[in-house]
Amino acid sequence: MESVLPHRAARFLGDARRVVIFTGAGISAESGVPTFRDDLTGLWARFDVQRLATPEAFHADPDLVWGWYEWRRRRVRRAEPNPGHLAIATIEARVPGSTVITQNVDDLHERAGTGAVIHLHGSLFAPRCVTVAAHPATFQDPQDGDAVELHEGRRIPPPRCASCAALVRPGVVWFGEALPEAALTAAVEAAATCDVLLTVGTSGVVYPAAEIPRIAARSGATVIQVNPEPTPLDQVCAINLRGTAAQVLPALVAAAWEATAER
Ligand code: BJW
Repeated sequence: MESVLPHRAARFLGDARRVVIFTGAGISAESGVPTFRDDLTGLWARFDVQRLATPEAFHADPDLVWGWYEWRRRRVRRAEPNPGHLAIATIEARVPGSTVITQNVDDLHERAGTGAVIHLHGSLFAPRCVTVAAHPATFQDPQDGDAVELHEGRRIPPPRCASCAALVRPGVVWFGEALPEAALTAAVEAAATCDVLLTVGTSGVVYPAAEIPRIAARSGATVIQVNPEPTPLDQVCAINLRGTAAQVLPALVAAAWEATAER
């Protein structure tokens, strides 16, 4: 197993024609966006998932749930992409056959310059009608200058759908809900046909998303993981780079194209 120096990983990356980059909350941690399952800082260490991030929670207390997601939207709006996001945008630009797949509901890949991002778990910025998903949702993105300071427990009534007056809900995928079909199909296809899959900052425990690196490994791709901690994906990865995304990815990208230029 490789721990710090990414030379072998760099050679695989530099030689690859089709690269998939699969990300989780850890890629945004160094931008100040909390992960879910990290012991002290993760969202689930501080908040009750059952009260905030399930369809039942929204049904029981829509103002609490909407207020929590407004708070999270505001935090993401204030965050900036970190060197890890920028390195991924560089890979996307250098390898025409690359695909970025994220479980994240933030927009930091897009703001780092990645063109097309497959969002498996939806987006904080695409709320929708709770009754008819196709109804256009009226939604005001919270801006930094808003007079009212949001805090994590603030109740805010969700807006109403302009077409049918039902509540508007966060456009994210909660436990027990199906992932967006087109996104999942595109992600599976990309994983099954890539040469290299880079899995970054995910605990690899939430399905079906956690199948993506496993599909790539079964299909013969070299799977490389970037994570400071061990995960259940260690066993499917040919190379485990123990470090943070913002430390490891820029070094990996620099080494990948140095390595190919030398040959
Ligand atoms: C760093 C770092 C740094 C830190 N640099 N790294 C098969 C088996 C068992 C269960 C299931 C199964 N199939 C389905 C299920 C049920 C369930 C599930 O998976 N449960 C398991 C948890 C037990 N799955 C579902 O319910 C899914 N739906 C479904 O299956 O539907 C079926 C269906 C079909 C047809 C009709 C109807 C239904 C839906 C899953 C939705 C997940 N939603 C969430 C919330 C999104 C909204 C929101 O943000 O509020 O998605 S949960 C949360 O987990 C979020 C994430 O995208 C997801 C994954 O988390 P992630 O990204 O891996 O974060 P962490 O915190 O877990 O890990 C962070 C990692 O980063 C750590 O490893 C750190 O070490 C690392 N790190 N700093 C690099 N600087």
